[in-house]
Amino acid sequence: MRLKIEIERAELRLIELRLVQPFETSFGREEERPALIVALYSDGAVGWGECVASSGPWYSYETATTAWHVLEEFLLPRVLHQELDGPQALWAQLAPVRGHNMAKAALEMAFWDLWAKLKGVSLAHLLGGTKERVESGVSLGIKRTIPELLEEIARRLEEGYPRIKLKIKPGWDLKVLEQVRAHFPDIKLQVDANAAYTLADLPLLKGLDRFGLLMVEQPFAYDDLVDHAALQRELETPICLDESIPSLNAAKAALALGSCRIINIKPGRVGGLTQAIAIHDYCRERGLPVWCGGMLETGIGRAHNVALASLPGFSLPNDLSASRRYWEHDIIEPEFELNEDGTISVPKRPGIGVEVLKERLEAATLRVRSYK
Ligand code: OSB
Ligand code: MG
Repeated sequence: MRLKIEIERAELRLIELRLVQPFETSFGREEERPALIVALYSDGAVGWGECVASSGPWYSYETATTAWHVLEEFLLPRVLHQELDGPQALWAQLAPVRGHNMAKAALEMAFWDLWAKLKGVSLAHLLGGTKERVESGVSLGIKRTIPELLEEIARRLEEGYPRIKLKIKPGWDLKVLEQVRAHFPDIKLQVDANAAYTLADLPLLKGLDRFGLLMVEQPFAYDDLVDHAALQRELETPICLDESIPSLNAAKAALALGSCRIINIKPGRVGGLTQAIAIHDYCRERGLPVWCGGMLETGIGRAHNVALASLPGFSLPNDLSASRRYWEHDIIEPEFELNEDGTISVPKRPGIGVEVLKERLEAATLRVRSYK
């Protein structure tokens, strides 16, 4: 018999956690991370989701506040007390709302967790995962000085991270890479510009080719595909798109135009796991490698990302680091740790496979509301 779920109650909870170290990108510096946590209750089980929207509209137009508004006014009313026979049915309910992928994803991912728990299987298994461990990588923010960055790279390699990603922006690019390659000639290295350049920077960007990078992530605007295609024609280094791929349709357009050779999939950016899998499948059929990006998630979002990254098309190192790289104390147990072989283990227990620590959640809460 097919399982049907009725969401009996939902809870929205805005929390704030302090990062163990500030994280600086081309669009700013973050010391605290808000996270809007969604809990869905049904039949004695609870499913957890995390909204990755930041406090301001920099990476995306969404913020934690717009996500709360859209969830409360438009998304939750479409799914509470509905008989839903799976995540695809939930997605169909959410689809009429345009955009607001981060708000949708938080709800959709909570539903996947709930669904997996009621079925008694791990989320990774339910998604079609094939790996027990996923390849880790670490994303390093912009520092005040190059020696400070070199010191952190050395420390992360020492900890066992097999791949380093560096944030770049105009003024923090080629001269930084010269130094990094002088000290670490053979490491797996890639860069992420978070849309800080334009086609006028073509001569500079061509200079990236001499550093043997795995990829350059999102050099141009969040809504551009055409200029990325022009750049990819001029570069040997593969372009990876992040911000420019909010949907399967965007992925189709990027492949058709030749805007990238790699896609970074973040479930929060694309509206959840159903869309993430659709993009994964589309890319896999066409031989385009994908990997799982991160948004400085708590253990809840990370558990979802780790489950997703266990799918076979995730063939490059992921922005999935250990809990302690982000937080002094994560809000889940057991925390995510880096294995000796540079991987993160995929939880095996039902659903996201980690336990949410209620006291930690309470301690970090700014605002909470229940919906029946
Ligand atoms: O562009 O990949 C990005 C963090 C916040 C917003 C955007 C990005 C990032 C990261 C961090 O690079 C990756 C991680 O969570 O480890
Ligand atoms: Mg990125």
